Amino acid sequence: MKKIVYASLALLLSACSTGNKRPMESPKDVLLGQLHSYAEKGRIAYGHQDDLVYGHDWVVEDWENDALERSDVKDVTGKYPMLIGFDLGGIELGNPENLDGVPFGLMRKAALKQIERGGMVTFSWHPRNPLTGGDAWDISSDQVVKSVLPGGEKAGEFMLWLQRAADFIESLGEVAVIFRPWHENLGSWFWWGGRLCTAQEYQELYRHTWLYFTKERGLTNILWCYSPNGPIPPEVYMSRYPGDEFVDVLGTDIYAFVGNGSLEEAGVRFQTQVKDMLSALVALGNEHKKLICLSETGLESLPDPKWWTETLVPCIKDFPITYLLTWRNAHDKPGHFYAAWEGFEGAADMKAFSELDNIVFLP
Ligand code: BMA
Repeated sequence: MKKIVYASLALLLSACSTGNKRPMESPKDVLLGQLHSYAEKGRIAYGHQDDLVYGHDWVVEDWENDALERSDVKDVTGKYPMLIGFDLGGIELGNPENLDGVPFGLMRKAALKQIERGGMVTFSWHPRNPLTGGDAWDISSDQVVKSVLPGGEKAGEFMLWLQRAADFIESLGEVAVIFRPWHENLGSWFWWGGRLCTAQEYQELYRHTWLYFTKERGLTNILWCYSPNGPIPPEVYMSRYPGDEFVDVLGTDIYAFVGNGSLEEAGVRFQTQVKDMLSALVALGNEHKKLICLSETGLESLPDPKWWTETLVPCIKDFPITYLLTWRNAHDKPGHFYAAWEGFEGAADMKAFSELDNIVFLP
């Protein structure tokens, strides 16, 4: 009798342990799985910077009591963007608002609302210049990156900056987000840009950030996106790559610029640049086993009424990019918008874009 009891107990225990064999998926695994499934099915998630917190001619004021239901993208397409980008610039100083006037409390609430609705969130960071006291675009010194690395004169202060950024991400709780620090690093318009530091200094800056967040703070639910400005040849793209261990997604920022030429020329130029860069990213993504994305894009003011369906879609549709993100609709900078808004004459084309089978919005 005893023997039988022990035998059934053993059976029961082994059944339980078989049932538990698959470890619980972490939020990061779930987000990675979601992004991989888009790439595999040829689907592209649509993202918009600062959606939910303001739009072309409105801004959330009483954020603690606001249900965060308004969105320019939703006003036009009937759906929220699948991804929302926010910028941490200003968090490093302990400011209550970011560099574009978004209270960090509102940013946290909007990020969590987006995730609760089933969407995704990505963070960029335009921190001030720690050496000169200027902004992220202050390129008056090429000693800034060096100064924040271990041993540098600003290293201690910079740890506090990293700590504040990490505190914010940690304050979101057990959720996974995409983080894209030190972006557009091959141009020379940010203090961490191409001519402002050596490749080794840049890589140390990125790894130092990664190590602090991941190892020291245990923030393991972050997908790290490396996002140089494009278009650039693949060997230049990789010349400051921090290494496979530190990166989950290979991105690139490419905008359409009209300048003094015609809209048509701008469209053709943009398409060529995007196709060339994405072809290179496909090869790099395969080689390094990374997802790829168009981490920032857009045409400011959308002067081309068919930009979405006739310029953007043809140059991205054949590439397995998991998402694209168009930049913000500034409420306080007339003409600085990248998504359509209610009443905008070109809105119909963005709506048509949102109805395409392979473009993913949040229903
Ligand atoms: C830039 C512009 C600026 C903004 C910055 C950070 O591209 O939109 O107005 O301050 O991004 O969001």
